[in-house]
Amino acid sequence: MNPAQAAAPAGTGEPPGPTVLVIGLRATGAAVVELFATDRAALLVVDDRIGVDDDAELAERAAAAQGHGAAVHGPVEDWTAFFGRAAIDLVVPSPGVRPDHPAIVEARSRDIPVRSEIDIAAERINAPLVAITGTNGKTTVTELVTAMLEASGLDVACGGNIGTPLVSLVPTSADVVVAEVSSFQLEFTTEAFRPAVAVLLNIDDDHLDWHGGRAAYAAAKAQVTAHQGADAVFIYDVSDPAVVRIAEGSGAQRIPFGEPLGPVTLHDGRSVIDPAAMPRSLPHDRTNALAAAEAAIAAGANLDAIREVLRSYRTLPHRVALIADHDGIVWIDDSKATNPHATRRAIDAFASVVLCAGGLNKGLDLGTMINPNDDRVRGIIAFGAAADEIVAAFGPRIPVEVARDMDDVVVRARAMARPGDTVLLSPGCASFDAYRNYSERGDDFARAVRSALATVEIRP
Ligand code: UMA
Repeated sequence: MNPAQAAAPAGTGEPPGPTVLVIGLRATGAAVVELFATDRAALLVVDDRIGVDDDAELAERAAAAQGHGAAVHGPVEDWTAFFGRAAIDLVVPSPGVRPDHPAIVEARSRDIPVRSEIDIAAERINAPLVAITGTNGKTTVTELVTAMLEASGLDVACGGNIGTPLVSLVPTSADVVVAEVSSFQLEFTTEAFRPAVAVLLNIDDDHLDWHGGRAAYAAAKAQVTAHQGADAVFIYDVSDPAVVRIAEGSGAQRIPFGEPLGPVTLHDGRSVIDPAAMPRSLPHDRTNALAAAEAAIAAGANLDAIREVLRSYRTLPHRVALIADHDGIVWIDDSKATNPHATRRAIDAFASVVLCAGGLNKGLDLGTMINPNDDRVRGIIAFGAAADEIVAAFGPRIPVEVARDMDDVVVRARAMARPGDTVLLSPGCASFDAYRNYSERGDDFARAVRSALATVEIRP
């Protein structure tokens, strides 16, 4: 039997829905299967890890997809034959699936539409959509915008890269949908993706291995505004040249934010933030706050609610989060910094830093973690798969030691740090060489710090 017919309705007399190939079966793939199952689509699902790993979660998701009538496959050897057997109408790749995946290449050679989950969701979301992207800060801004709109009395649904796949919000009764969108998700969007409000925070090198280069990464980010019309709003950082270039091509009403306009004022001159009133106001906190305020206003929030949210703003776990302040040395967990740009921004916030960096390099230039003329980094503790690259990038200009694990990172950082220093875990790399995700890495750092400091304190 043609597997594409697996979900065709039996005996309904109605024509079958489209045949949809879903690639990847984690959060995104499972949500896409659920959505299309209600459309009576014939569903094919491929996950390249099925049958390769002994993965209970994947097995569970495969069983659930089969319960929705999907034909579920492990790795496919011959994609030409696979497409030849099934008359596939649409391919929906999960964000982890790269544009050079053979299924994508095959679909494109056959002119079969390849659309990301957010593109499918945008078409069906029956409420104004606020889409937020950028190399860094997008999760924070998404959370802030959501809080500002809620504080203004609106019913808000929030999803996307932040966690809940956007298609899971379809249909929604919310007044407004706020979505964090990643470059992976934007890569495969079409004219269906036309957010009422789009925000582009910044562009710096990240995920270049996935996209195949800097230009392709920027082009993916540009998709956030590419199909917006004059009735939509595009909010962008006027101090970032790569962002400004994209703004110049936007058909939406453009609203700039950023330092040249003043660190605490909206584009129309109104002030939203009293910097002193923000509990811990780092330069990028202010930029994120301004971007969020502009987006929230464009989506219907009121200024009092926005100010209230900013007053009670707290840094989130693993984002320049304070772990300990001991003997004049401050320990900070910024495990969320998985690219060099994020690390550079974190360093900017401190006067004298012992940097703990490393992990799995995503094909980026780790030398950009520290500005060439920045003498605030007194030393580096390098760890993980990228340790040697970090040594090569900074030694001997900056003293670099290589640690074998997180406890060793902390022991070495402690020996290197002097009163007045900040020990900053801001890895500039992904965590997957040693952890499941950046949260686990940050938690491990906090554990190691607490255990090292406790050991010292109990000594007579
Ligand atoms: N897979 C294949 N073939 C491939 C690649 C992946 O079969 O070539 C399969 C894997 O075997 C795996 C599945 O696809 O089983 C994984 O899919 P996925 O990595 O897209 O993961 P999801 O669970 O669907 O999560 C995705 C986002 N993941 C990524 O972008 C890597 C989540 O963002 C997001 O929260 C979720 O969709 C809902 O929208 C995470 C992330 O790391 C937090 N995002 C990046 C970031 O923030 O830097 C962009």
